[in-house]
Amino acid sequence: MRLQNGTRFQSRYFVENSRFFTVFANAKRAFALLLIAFLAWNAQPTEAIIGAVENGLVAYWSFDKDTVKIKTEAVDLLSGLAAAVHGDPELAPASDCKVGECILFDGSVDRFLVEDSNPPKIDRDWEEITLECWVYINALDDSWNRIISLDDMPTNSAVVSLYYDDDDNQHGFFIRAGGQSTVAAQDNVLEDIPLEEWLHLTGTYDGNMVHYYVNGKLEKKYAMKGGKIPKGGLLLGIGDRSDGCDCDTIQGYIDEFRIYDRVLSAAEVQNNMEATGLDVSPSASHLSVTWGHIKARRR
Ligand SMILES: [Ca+2]
Ligand SMILES: [Ca+2]
Ligand SMILES: [Ca+2]
Repeated sequence: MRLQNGTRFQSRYFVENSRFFTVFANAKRAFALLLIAFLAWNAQPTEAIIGAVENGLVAYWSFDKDTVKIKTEAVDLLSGLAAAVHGDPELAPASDCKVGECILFDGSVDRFLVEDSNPPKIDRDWEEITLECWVYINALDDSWNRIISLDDMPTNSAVVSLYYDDDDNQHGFFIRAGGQSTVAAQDNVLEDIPLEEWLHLTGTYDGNMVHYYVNGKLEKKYAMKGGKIPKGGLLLGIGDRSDGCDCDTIQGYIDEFRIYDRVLSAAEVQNNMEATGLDVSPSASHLSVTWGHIKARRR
């Protein structure tokens, strides 16, 4: 009896024990899965992924290396609209740029001219418009310089330009439309554009009002009741006037140029200052990033 009891006790002890270990093993497995999930979650890039506003976005040149053939063209991320290379600009390494790679202009001839599409994205009526980019100016040259210029040169009756003017010590968002123009001496920021630092510039125009932001801060707001920018000979220049006079070329870097067919709000300008690319579906991107990290850890 004692022996039987002892055996029964032992076997019951064993059964309880193995049950305990099964529960323990399951808990361990569950914990390990939780740990993997936690690590995968945590391993995502912390600054990921603020996308640029897409509502109204017409074109977006990141100037990242996979979008640039530096002897011939840079294409926009949305639809592959080509900006043709003139002169000998350089594709600058990411270490010199704001987001990925960017373009260095030497002030002599260097510019891009956007080739329009069919139907046109550039030579069209613009009821509203926003130009936005990062720029880093290396040196001034005693004249007008156009960082970005949508214009109908040489007619010169329609102009939308982020620009600076060393001669008159100012920078701003210049508009000419409906026979009216920005009054530079009162509407611009009346000091030279800062040198050797990255500046986030945004100009908006809705046919009545102009807003000019520097590093997300509204620097100028003024009335310009010229109405829409009408289609007819409109071309888009990056780094000079569209007709490439070689008189308004810049010496410096341009990165992350976006053009919208509506006015961005102050909050949207702030968002875009933080953006490092295009927005993508949050759930899809989250899932792929997560699985990417899990797969990487299993290798
Ligand atoms: Ca870039
Ligand atoms: Ca050059
Ligand atoms: Ca000056």
